[in-house]
Amino acid sequence: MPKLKLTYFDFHGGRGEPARLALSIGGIPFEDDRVSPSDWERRKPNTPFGALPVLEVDGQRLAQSNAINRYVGKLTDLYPTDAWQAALCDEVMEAVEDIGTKIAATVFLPDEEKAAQRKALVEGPIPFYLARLQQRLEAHGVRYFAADRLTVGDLKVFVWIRHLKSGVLDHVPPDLPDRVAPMLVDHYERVKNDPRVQAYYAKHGVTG
Ligand SMILES: N[C@@H](CCC(=O)N[C@@H](CS)C(=O)NCC(=O)O)C(=O)O
Repeated sequence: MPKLKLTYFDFHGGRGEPARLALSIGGIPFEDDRVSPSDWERRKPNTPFGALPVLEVDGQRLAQSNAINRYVGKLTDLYPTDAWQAALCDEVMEAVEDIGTKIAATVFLPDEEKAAQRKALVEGPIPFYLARLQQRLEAHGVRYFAADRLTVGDLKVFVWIRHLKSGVLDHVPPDLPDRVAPMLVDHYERVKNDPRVQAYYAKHGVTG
């Protein structure tokens, strides 16, 4: 097994979280390098695209969260081996990137502008992606998004729904997923209650 170091920001979510979860579920040791905001400016120029996550594999660096997810998914058997099922897994990971990027663009806006843009997201793109992800889940297995088993695609959707439901996003009602996409919330509960996922959060002292 290669020597792995996963660098991401120091919180339980975001683009680095699916790979952390996958490596933990797969029982693959890795250095969990968590960057504090105060250290980021110094470290940013030394990343391939000026952003995180970055995975170091035997000293070589890999950027782009979904490339990392696919790679660790293959190491941990959390990525489908069948080409079509793998494509379905990719599809949902890219969809979460699309909506995640729209939401991330509002994070550092001044209050009034943020409220207006978040309101527009809540009235359009967020319910749209929730509903369409639910449709894809329904079409491809109901329990999981691909291959009828847990994959990195499920972990990426889980992390997004967890973020929405946490209530940390100002102006985004935390019950939006429950109202718009109850099957997606069932899927979120399924992943959350997976003993391997529970063990990960218990290890990090995260409850709820
Ligand atoms: N397409 C990239 C986007 C990476 C990205 O924007 N990461 C954010 C954190 S989730 C970041 O590093 N932000 C800090 C910055 O851009 O300075 C990926 O999927 O990894």
